[in-house]
Amino acid sequence: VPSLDDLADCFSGRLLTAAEDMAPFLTDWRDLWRGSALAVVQPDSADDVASVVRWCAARGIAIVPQGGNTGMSGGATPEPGANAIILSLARMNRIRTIDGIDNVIVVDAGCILHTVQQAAEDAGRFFPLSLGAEGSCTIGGNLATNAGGTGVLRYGSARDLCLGMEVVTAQGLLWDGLRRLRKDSSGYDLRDLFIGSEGTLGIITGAVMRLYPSPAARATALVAVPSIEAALELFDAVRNRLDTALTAFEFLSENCLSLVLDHRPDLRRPIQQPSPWYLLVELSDLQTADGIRDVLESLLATAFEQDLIVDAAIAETVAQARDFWAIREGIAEAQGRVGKTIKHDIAVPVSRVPAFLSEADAAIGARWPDVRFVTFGHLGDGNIHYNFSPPDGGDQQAFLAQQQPINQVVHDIVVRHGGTISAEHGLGQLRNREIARYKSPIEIELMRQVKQALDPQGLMNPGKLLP
Ligand code: FAD
Ligand code: 2HG
Ligand code: ZN
Repeated sequence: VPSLDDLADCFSGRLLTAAEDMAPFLTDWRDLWRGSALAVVQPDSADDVASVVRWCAARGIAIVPQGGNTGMSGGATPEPGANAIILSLARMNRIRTIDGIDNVIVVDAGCILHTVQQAAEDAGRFFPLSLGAEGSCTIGGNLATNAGGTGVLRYGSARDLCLGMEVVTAQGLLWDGLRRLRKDSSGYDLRDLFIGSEGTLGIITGAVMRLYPSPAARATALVAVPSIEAALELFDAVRNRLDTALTAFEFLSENCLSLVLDHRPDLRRPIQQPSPWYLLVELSDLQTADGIRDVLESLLATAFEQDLIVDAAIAETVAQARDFWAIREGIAEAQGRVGKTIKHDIAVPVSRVPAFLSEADAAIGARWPDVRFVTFGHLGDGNIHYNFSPPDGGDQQAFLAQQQPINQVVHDIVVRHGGTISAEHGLGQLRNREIARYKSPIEIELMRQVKQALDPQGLMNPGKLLP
């Protein structure tokens, strides 16, 4: 075991080694993985990160970067028995600059997403990345997983929002790639390589993120639809008419709605008559505070006449819109409360969503008639969280033992429809082995060569992402 003394001298008060101090860093939000580490180091600056990485590289110690530890795929949890340290970015939480003309915000990687949204708002701008974990997840984690969330339809994922990046390489060198350019054809895009790399290529220490104008008004509705086919017909009509004014098109099943309401007595059922599916539709207007609600109302009236929807509740107040969003964003937590979960974070082309759902529902229902379907997601992006919970009172371990065969049945269908087995959560240690089944040997080999080139010692977050 290497001596941590010289590291402890440099990081006095910022190096945790006691079991009780390290415990929260050694497991994950889903409570699915447990790992071990020699220490947790909490640097304050990119230079600090570089010295930790050099210290580890010289001793052959692996590094597991961690932001808010809200990831869904176990990427931030070290492997059991690992000869590794956890490098927590949490103290690196400065907003560095905001520039109106360049329309960017430059931040430390450990900045909490909500802090970045707030800083943009204080400057009269809008930072559109938005997800349920925004109160704890960090920009570094968002970029490392190429996070999506509920604004992707209009504004794109973390990758689309990032213009530049600062990275500490696996050799402990600081690369300043904090460019603010909209255009750059000067060679391989290293920034793009680090986005979605889940800590396996280097440590993201800072980023330049795009800003947008703040919408003057939003109109939000919870809509009951008879079928997914009808939902997609509505999606096509609304997007074709309103284009970028359509800022969210989320969906959830009746199972999801009742699950959330069971756990959130503060929330009310917005539509009394139960329906198989609900949509959360949001329109935004940049110009005026008036009008957008009328547009939504007339669109929904037409959809009702065409039998595309059966009922709708349009939010009358900002508080009511917030409650609709709380239902949608509350599913992950509510599902966690009823036991272990088997999750999928799949995406298929939007047009294939109905076919995927009917094939997968039939295949799972036939083999596992007792599992509870918890299906929801970012319908406008074709990204479905095709999740399962154990039957009421069912054995948790027996349920979890079915994870691998269930994943395979679902993912085989996904890939047959031209989809991906991870749209926004990353592979981590949950899907890194499985990916070998779905990517071609050439793609896996190219990924391995990238890893070998950037991290020849294999010390950056080992056991994650690659098979
Ligand atoms: P962590 O969990 O700490 O780390 C995630 C991965 O990134 C790990 O592999 C880690 O090693 C790596 N990493 C972290 N920081 C760095 C860094 N600075 N440099 C290099 N690598 C790093 N995701 C979505 O995309 N859309 C959603 O709608 C969404 N909703 C969620 C809702 C809830 C309630 C929860 C708990 C999670 C949700 N997520 C969602 C999962 C999502 O991946 C994370 O919330 C977020 O993007 C991860 O950020 P983090 O700082 O917590 O990263
Ligand atoms: C969401 O969209 C998150 O709410 C979490 O990505 C998904 O719990 C999940 O599987
Ligand atoms: Zn999601």
